[in-house]
Amino acid sequence: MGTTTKAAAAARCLLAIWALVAADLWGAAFARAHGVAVGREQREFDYFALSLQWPGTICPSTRHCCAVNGCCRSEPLQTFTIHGLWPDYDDGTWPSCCRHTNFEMDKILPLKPTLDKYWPSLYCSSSSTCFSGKGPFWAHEWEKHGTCSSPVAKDELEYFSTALDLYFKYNVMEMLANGGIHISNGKKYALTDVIDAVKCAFGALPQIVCKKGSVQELRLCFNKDLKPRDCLTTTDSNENVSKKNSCPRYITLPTYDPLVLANSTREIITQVESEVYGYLYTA
Ligand code: U2P
Repeated sequence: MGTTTKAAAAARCLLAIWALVAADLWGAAFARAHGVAVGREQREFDYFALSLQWPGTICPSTRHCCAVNGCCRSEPLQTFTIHGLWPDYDDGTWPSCCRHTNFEMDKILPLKPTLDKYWPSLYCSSSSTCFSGKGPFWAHEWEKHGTCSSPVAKDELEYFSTALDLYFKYNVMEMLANGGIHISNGKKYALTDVIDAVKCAFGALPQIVCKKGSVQELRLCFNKDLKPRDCLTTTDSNENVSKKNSCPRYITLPTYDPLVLANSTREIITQVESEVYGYLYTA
């Protein structure tokens, strides 16, 4: 091999090593920032987090309405809805996209009316999925989290049924009411009172995620036998909730007006009118 070829080969080698190191560093940083267990075998999860979202905090950001968005219902959602059932690790990271099993709506057809009601997407855009590209919110949750839920939930039907069963068995709205937290728009509640109300009824510590002082998510955690257990505190968890999404000492659980009025933009009204009632104008 001539000197030039040797030098070129050495440069290529250095470049390859640099790329590997950079990819490794980036992977580790990504894992720390996003909590995803990357770059190693995804072992069996340690516990489940049932993540519930508070539409009153999320829905006012809706700019365009569409049929799949739960925020766009004429009756505003005044309860926690399901975000997902997440298999998690005790170190604050979680496995994701574990088995190449595409979401198939047909497998959960009997659950569809209940999912529509209690597990709606709160956005219009379709969600990115691990295996099928893009799809409904349920496809995202199944492919990202459901495929990692074995051996507790081994298939799609079991995954969604388990999540719904837990949601109905542990009714957070009832827990809050029984603990004296009666939800009223604009009212401030001590974070400790909300946590205590849930802890007292559920028997374990929830995790609460906020957005600008309003509850965005409330998570209940379960051992693999589906018995309640403490969630990690937001500071324990690797998740970057600590700063931006941590809750202040006093928090709100806002309600929202029907979106067409709440955003009071002609754009939304016109869009909804033309999408939903378009036929009236063409008759
Ligand atoms: O918190 C931001 C996003 O990170 C994902 N997440 C968070 C905590 C956890 O235990 N597991 C987990 O997956 C969620 O991503 P999503 O399911 O929405 O894609 C959460 O929204």
